Amino acid sequence: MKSKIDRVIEQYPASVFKNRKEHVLLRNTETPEPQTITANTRTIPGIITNRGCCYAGCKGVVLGPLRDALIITHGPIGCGFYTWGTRRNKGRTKGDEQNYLNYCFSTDLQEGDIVFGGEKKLRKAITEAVGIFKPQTIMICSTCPVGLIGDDINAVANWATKEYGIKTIAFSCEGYKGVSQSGGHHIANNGLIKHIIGTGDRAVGKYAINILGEYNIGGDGWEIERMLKKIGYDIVAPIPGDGTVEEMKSAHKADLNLIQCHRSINYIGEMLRTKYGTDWIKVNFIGVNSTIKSLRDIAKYFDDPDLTARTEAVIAEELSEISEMMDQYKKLCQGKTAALFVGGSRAHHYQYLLRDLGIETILAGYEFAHRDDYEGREVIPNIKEDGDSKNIESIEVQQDPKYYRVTLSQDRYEKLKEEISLNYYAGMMKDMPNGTIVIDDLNHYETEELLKILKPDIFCSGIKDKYIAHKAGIFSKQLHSYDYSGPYAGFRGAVNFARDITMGLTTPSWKFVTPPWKTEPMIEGSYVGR
Ligand code: CFM
Ligand code: HCA
Repeated sequence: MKSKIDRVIEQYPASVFKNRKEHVLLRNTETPEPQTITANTRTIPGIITNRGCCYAGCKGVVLGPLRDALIITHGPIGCGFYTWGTRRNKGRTKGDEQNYLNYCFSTDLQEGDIVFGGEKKLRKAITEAVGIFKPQTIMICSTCPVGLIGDDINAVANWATKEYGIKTIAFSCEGYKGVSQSGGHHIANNGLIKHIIGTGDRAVGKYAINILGEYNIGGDGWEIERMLKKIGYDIVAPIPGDGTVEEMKSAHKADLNLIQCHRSINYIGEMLRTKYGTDWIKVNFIGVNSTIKSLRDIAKYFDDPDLTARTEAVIAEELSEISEMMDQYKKLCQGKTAALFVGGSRAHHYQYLLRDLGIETILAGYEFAHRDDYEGREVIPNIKEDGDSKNIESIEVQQDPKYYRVTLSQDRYEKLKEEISLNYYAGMMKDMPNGTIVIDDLNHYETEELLKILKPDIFCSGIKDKYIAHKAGIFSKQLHSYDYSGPYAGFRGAVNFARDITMGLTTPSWKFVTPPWKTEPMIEGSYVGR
């Protein structure tokens, strides 16, 4: 019998079939050889992908959540507008801090600027922004036309730094660079480590950590911080969700980096390790059991009986608050199935939370993840060898003897490597059972077909494909923006998610998706007029 995957992709012309075949697999946990998948390659032109662009990954994703950076989009107004607000990265000003999250700054490039050059307009925009807002940091982000016409945003940034004495950083993240958002993450990571991290000197407390790759969508980061602070961690810098440039300057002083989203921030994690000797661990605060595991893993790193006891006390307290509610929701969700298609980490993270509710994930895929996000990798290669740093500015990372510290003995390092996967992410596939489908860069045609064949009870994805599912009568939950809800992280977040999912699954609406004329005989006639 033909596999479900073959039935979908064999409809393609031969060359497209050959290409897509490499991006899809059926999980086989019995094979001696680890399964591999092709990822982080160019989408076939003409196919309706859900991917975004390099600028979206740099400006929208990684830099956008920083509250005190005044980010100017050098480009057409649509680019700035698209990356402003829809992602629901929340921020709250503390004291007299600067906060630009409510503003969308753009040079609004017009045809005349494309013909005659846009640098003059960019200088004018900076002058205006400085006059009105007096920011401490300005970031300039390029869009496609800027690269095509050759505006030198680095020269403008240098001019602004001299002219106004304000740190101005240029990010050459033209949309067309690379194959997806992913290249933009890398460019943003490089810029932050090159220009910001390492320039501060805040005194840090005991158990000093950074939270990397948490974007505070729907308030997730706040929920994570609440738990960590309750246990007693000193959060040096949340990077970048509800974070600031000011805090990030001292990020190199933390003892440990927690990596929530590996895909978008592993570069900073690795560069901090190379340059300052800071270890990182992959955490996942989505799901009750995964939150418990993550909290225990962090405590294991510090190996302090007091901290371990506090961790267990907080876990017990939080569980007592939510267990009854989770059990109620689980009764309604148990036995359902889900298909997940999100950017580069949530398709993995949410499998844990769904499992807490008795929901099995039968298909999971990423828009723009790399092979390591699917397969894991044994040794993390030097950052400069990473696939998508080609053609992208890369910085020299050198060990700084002043900061390099080995906090762990070799024995302990080996033990932690085993127990908490220190400096290592094992990837999504190892958590997926036999017979489930893994798919990279899922497109609209495949979504429609696979939903028909697999008939999952929930399809978790983004705004671009939400309504394909709804039209097919399948409940769809956005895992990017959370459909105006959240937080979904941590213990309390799990209850919010369970409530939203249960409502979606139990609503009678899905019964009404098929219009009556498809199932009931109707009288047909024609109107001939007067
Ligand atoms: Fe990381 Fe993200 Fe994601 Fe991502 Fe994104 Fe996002 Fe996402 Mo949308 S950083 S990879 S580039 S967890 S914006 S907060 S939801 S696709 S799965
Ligand atoms: C982006 C941002 C996005 C889009 C979400 C969606 C987000 O890729 O530029 O397609 O629903 O999370 O806001 O991923």
